[in-house]
Amino acid sequence: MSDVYIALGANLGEPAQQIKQALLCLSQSVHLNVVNVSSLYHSKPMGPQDQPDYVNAVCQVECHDLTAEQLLAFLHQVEDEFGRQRIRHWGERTLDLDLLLFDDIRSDNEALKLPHPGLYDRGFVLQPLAEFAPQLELPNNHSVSQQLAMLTDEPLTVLCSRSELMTLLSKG
Ligand code: PH2
Ligand code: MG
Ligand code: MG
Repeated sequence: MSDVYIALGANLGEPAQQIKQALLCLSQSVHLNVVNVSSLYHSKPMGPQDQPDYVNAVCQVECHDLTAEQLLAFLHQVEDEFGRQRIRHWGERTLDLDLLLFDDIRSDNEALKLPHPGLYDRGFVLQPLAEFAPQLELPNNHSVSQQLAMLTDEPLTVLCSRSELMTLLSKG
């Protein structure tokens, strides 16, 4: 069993709905068990500013019988099912699923980068993660809460609570 953290983001269509549906989709995979989920957060776009605001969240999953590469392929498949178009770098999307951490694996090839290169400096990743894993030690030896404290970003506002999402998943 592997301990995995995934970031979810969306800013086209109905972002909050897509993130909820994607969480359900992950929880329904025989290979995955969603053990923790953050609240849904509202965040200003990083990158091009002429795009809608994002909804972001992070979840922790237990992953069985999949390599990191296989899990990444599955995440891309789910993104495609949600009609994801890749229009421009850091641009708008219906669903983005980013593999943040997969056990202690480090990888730096084109197809798979672990830890995710944006893990350390994105408030919309660290704030949701800090909600349920503040003490988690990151590969740079800082805890999530220490890493979050280094950012100067404004705190994000919650759109949908963690408990509401956990209930949704338990019924899923
Ligand atoms: N994702 C991007 C580009 N910019 N901005 C926010 N706030 N949240 C995101 O998830 C995000 C972004 C491309 O993956
Ligand atoms: Mg992303
Ligand atoms: Mg991505």
